[in-house]
Amino acid sequence: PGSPVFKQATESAAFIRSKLPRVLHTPRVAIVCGSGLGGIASTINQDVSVEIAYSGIPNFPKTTVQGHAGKLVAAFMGDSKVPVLLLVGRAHFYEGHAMEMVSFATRVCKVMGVETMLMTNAAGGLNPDYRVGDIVVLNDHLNLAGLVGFHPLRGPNAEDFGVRFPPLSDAYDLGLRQKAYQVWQQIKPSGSGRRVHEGVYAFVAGPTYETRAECRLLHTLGADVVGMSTVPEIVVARHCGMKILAFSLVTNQAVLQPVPRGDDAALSSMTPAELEAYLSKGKANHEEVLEAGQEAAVDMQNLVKQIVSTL
Ligand code: 6GU
Repeated sequence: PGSPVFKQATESAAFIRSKLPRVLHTPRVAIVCGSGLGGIASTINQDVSVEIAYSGIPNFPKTTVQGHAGKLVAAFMGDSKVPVLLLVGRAHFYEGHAMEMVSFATRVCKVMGVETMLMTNAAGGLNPDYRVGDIVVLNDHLNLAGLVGFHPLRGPNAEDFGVRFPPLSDAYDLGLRQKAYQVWQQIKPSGSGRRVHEGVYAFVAGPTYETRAECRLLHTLGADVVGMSTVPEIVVARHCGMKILAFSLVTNQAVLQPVPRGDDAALSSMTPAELEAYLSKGKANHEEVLEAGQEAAVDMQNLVKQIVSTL
């Protein structure tokens, strides 16, 4: 018995378990490492750890983007006795995967016994208060792709995972968010300008970064950050009853100012080089996103490590 996706997830989980020592068979927490945030893998206890490439796991989607190595690491977190699964790299919708495949690894985690998912991602800041390098604890989302029909739970309901019409009004666990703040107060490096906010994540399909008009649209709709991941996994994790804590690292500021106008006299007197420099301000690019990830990675790593150690 069981839905097709339950059978597939069970097969993947059995393969993963076959590579792990008994003590790591039932991870309590799964941590999804976003773009440039794979350094979280260095916070695990290296004594007992096993790495498995996604490419070798049956039914796993093939991931392609730079900065996403695509491996699973099973270990104990830091010095704690908490067995964890790290998912370093994830499948994105913009790569061409079906929504159900984007969130497949989440279901494998559920089958293995994971109770709490800790998600990280790189995101663009829409809230004008946010600066590059700030950390945002997500407390809600706009599933824009889902609202128009690209939804990971579309199709026959996998009853073995959850109900047909799951609620999402409390998707982001309050207790875990409170814990995130408490831990940050304890570990935040003195003199660092890094701030921790709480905000709403807008999920867009990508792969283009947003136009200025789209940034204003999303901000008007109530979003604080925007990105191309995480929400499908969160929806599927809530469907099957796992707890969620999700962090965005602000890697660039979305541009809310309107595009320069063709009839602006001040611009018409600029040289082509001056114009190019003027227009490149605030233009999002993948390199910038990965760089900001590296600088803030250490704080984020410590935050994740300390939170997980107390679970
Ligand atoms: Cl500005 N937009 C989107 N959609 N994803 C991002 C981003 C922006 N910055 C990092 N990831």
